[in-house]
Amino acid sequence: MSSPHPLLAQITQLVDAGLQALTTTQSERDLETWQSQYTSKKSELTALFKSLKSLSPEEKRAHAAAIGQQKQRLQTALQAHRQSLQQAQAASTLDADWFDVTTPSPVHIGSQHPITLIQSQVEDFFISLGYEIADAPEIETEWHNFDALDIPESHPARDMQDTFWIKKDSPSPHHNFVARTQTSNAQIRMMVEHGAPVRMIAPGRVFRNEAVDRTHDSTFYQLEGLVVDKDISLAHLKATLSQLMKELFGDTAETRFRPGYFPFVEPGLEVDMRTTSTDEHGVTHTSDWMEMLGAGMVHPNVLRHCGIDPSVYSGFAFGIGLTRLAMLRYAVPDIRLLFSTDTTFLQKFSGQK
Ligand code: FA5
Repeated sequence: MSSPHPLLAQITQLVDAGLQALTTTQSERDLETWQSQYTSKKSELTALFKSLKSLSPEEKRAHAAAIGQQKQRLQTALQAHRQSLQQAQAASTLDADWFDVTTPSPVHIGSQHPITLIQSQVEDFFISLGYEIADAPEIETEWHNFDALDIPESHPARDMQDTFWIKKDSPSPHHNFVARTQTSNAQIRMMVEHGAPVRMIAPGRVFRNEAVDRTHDSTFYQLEGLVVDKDISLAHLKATLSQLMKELFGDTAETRFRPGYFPFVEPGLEVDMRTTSTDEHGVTHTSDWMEMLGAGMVHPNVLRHCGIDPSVYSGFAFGIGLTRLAMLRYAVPDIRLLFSTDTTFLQKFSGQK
């Protein structure tokens, strides 16, 4: 057996040092540094391996196995060390990411908004009576919001609902636009598009350029109702509204009907409501009367505007202040709370139906 060539002895010594250094590497970055020192093209070890070229063919043959062995020692050790580093890394990530899925969540999961709650109750009531739910645009023509409802330009009733105008410079009410002041535009669209008979409700947002206080907002929700058929009378209207309120409030609310003026109904009426509740000390509290809705028998002119013959058909319509209904139903003292970002207020409705 030939004695180790001095070059090979040098290589073996360097590989030993490399393997020793490998045991101290702790991360992929340490490994990169290590590789640049021991296995990169510029490393001393690579230079030594290259210098083996100067050996004679006999010497090369004689030391081939030993040279291969030294290279293999490095490769095998690097592979094994890298694998154990990766395993340690994976184990520590798992440790850090572990959490107990059975821990109760401290996060509040949200609740339905009181207006959504009241809207779905009112919708359920009318669906059970065979009404359909309709929709109408929030940006509406002047004609659908005013003229078709028998509120011509010069009519003082336009001042009853301070209007946000979107476009007001055309001589034609079909080409001027408003942010709708009432959901009554839905009545008009329904009658124009589908004729009679009709039985519908249309909930939605309306806008008025008016001062905000405890019971008035500049954006609020209404819910329109319309029934047109043969022989519809005021008795149908009163019975429908009374039944709705009974359904929503049971015996805890009183309803007061009084005459009201709207150009698009005749006769017209307004409905006020108040609630009574008993607190934990047995003391009874009665709320103030709050105006809740406008209603009446659809004016023959409105039927005509929409292509329906008033000598054959009659109808009733109502516009409920849905935002106010939510206030009364959930004892909300100020309308502004309903659109505030006060999550403590909203959390009270968690789990409510
Ligand atoms: C109307 O808007 C009519 N379109 C209602 C109607 C429909 C009458 C069909 C006849 C037939 P009024 O402006 O009164 O009417 O509004 C109706 C309801 O909306 C009011 O009774 C009230 O409950 C609510 N409301 C009115 N103004 C505000 C406001 N600024 N903030 C919150 N709720 C309001």
